[in-house]
Amino acid sequence: MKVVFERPEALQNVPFTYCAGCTHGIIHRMVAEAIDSLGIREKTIGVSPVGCAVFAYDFFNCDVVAAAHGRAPAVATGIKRSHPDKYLFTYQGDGDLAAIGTAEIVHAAARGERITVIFVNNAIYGMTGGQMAPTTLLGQKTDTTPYGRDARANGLPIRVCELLQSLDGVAYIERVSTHDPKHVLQAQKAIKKAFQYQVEDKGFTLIELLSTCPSNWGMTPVESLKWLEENMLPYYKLGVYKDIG
Ligand SMILES: Cc1ncc(C[n+]2csc(CCOP(=O)(O)OP(=O)(O)O)c2C)c(N)n1
Ligand code: SF4
Repeated sequence: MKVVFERPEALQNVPFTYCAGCTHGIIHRMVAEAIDSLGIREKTIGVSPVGCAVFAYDFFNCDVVAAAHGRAPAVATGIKRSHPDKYLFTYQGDGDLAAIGTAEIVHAAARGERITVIFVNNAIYGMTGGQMAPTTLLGQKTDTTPYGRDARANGLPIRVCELLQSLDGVAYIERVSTHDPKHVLQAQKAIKKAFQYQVEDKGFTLIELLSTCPSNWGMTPVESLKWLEENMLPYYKLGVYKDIG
């Protein structure tokens, strides 16, 4: 029988521990497929965050190092510089990357570190129970903004791709989404391209993936996909923010 769908070699044969309908699982699969398709699994090292993806080392079938909250780009920098023949990726949520880790990501990008950042933006702190993140939308209700995020009281959401695109060390930045199969296919291509640029030693690469958190958004998985499409896409415009080609 012809096999049309199977587990990527770069994923362990274990069930994910993510909530039902959470798109972290889809993103793991896309990263693993990119690694497999480039044949770099034996030379790839991941850096896991603090957040729901903290157990990424249980899911990826490659070496994975755990970093303190927000510090994945610094850890990846150290490993890449001491092992320049390896391919480094960080896997970070929006709390990890855009709150406590803001300085880390800005300076890693400015230095043009040869790493690939997988940035999962679900507009909330997932693991800790649904507090406001820097990416939480105006009006969005969270545990710490029960009446909706207010610009005056809580500030405005940060657009990470737009923030980093001006830095000269950046080779490639794209924002993609996970809310339907068409966008998942586009996301898959972007992730592969980011790793490809690292193989070609072009510079810093980052893919932002708009993602869901049904548990903390208080929605079903299907409602979450729709909410992402209707509320996140207008503010977080998809597209390539920088590509040195
Ligand atoms: C230094 C430090 N500060 C705070 C925390 C608590 N903490 C754990 S995960 C997290 C936020 C997770 O949100 P995000 O990065 O968006 O990832 P998600 O869980 O949504 O995937 C926070 C604040 C911590 N573990 N370490
Ligand atoms: S809390 Fe949210 S981000 Fe975390 S696994 Fe559950 S749905 Fe996913």
